[in-house]
Amino acid sequence: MSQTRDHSTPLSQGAEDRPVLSEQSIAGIAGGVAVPSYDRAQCLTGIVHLGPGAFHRAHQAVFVDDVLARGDKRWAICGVSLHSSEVRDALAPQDNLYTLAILDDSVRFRVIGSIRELLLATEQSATVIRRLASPASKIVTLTITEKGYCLTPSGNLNEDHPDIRHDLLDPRAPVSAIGFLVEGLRQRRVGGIVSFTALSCDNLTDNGKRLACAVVQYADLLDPGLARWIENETRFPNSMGDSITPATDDLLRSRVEQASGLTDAWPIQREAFSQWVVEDRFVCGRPSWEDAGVTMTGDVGPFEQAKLRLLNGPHSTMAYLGTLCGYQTVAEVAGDADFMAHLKNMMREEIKPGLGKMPLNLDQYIDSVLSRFGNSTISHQLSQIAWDGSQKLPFRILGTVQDNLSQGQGIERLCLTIAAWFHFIRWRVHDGHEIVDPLAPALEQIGSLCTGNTQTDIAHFGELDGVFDPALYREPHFHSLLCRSYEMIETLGARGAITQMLSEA
Ligand code: CS2
Repeated sequence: MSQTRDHSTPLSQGAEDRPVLSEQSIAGIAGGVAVPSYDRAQCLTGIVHLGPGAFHRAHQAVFVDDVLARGDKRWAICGVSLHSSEVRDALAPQDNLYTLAILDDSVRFRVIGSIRELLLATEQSATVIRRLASPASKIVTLTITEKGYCLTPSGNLNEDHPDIRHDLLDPRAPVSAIGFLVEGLRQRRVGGIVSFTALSCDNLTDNGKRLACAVVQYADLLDPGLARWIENETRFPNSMGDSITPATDDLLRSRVEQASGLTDAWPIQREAFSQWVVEDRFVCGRPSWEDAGVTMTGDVGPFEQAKLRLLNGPHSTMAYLGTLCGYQTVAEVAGDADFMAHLKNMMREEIKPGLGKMPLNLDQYIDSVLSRFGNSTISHQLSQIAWDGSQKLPFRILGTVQDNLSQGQGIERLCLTIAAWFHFIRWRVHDGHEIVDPLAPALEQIGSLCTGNTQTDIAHFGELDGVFDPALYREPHFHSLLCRSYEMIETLGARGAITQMLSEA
């Protein structure tokens, strides 16, 4: 079963004698911490959010908090965790309030009030479906990560996915996000209630289109009439969200306690930069997000591609190559001038050309991303970024490789990132560390077969189901550069491979 898990952990115990953050205790919060200026009790639940992990609480929930503060009370959030009770249990004693720390040159703190209710789908499935079917719920947002969409690499519903198999047999008591959406929509149709808008906020190319595909194909297997109704009545806008959100750690907890004087079981931290670009296609209303700084647009595509390829791609390079170099955080990598020169070369010479003509200044975008990586107030663990590589690399790196091959552009540095992922997996398996990835069993098997022989190791990774397009893997230029990169790391080490690439630049 796929897991939608927030990989940071809540605090199990309230610290010392400090009061716990809540509606009541907030009156005594220390002066420097901003608190909701609106009456939460007056707010209606207009948004159901699937996957209320750290990113949602640092990003969309904050834009919604701004909307509520501006006086439109229709848009409070009901958050639904699909598998883990951690968020619900941590925030219940706090009336679902939590503190956001915004880490820049200085640190700012703000209590977020937009989440009105938190549910756990495995225990409160009937309530979740009631919320999805309620006429007050006009938008369903999702951050369920790449794997939560239950799609095959070609973008179709994976009918063999265990959660989908379960839901097809028992559609009234679903476990997958797709199953919940469709059951909620079915009940709306039966009750004559207008459809909701389903807004994916995950890091996928064409996230709305992919969500629509999963939902409609699943519905089609249950009831083609329902599938046609969904196609006609529901909207699935694309969106791109961006704000670096490191997992909660002890430093954050003590920072928050010092600043607020209250105990918070699960504060959240992020950089000051926060961007949300949303395709303006909603079926029954939306908040005035533009007044809260959201870019509402007709085409999210360029923003999404620039972000996935120029921010998340280099992030994954840092995660794999940086870990092999012995670094633990993004800021440590950012302090290595050679590494950063390599990254910049990759961004400018291999990623930028594949993006073609864009309505953004890509050189400025690259510089701003590099300076965000250098934010030394943030301790962003490379291990957090390294999770789920099999799901992330296709969107972050492999699309660029495909485009560059067809346009005759360079792919040397991109291949070094892929080879670093292979070495990372091999090293983790050999050292007995956990692999956090939906394909973990297959990756563990491959890692244990790798011996350092380039040809056979590369062949093992090529057998991985659903990551590499077989035609790409066989493409001679790609294959030979991948072998070369793999061998370079094997013989020179990751740091030596970077020096070698820089000397060839
Ligand atoms: C990161 C992203 O963990 C990861 O894989 O690359 O979470 C990244 O920090 C966000 O997309 C930034 O908006």
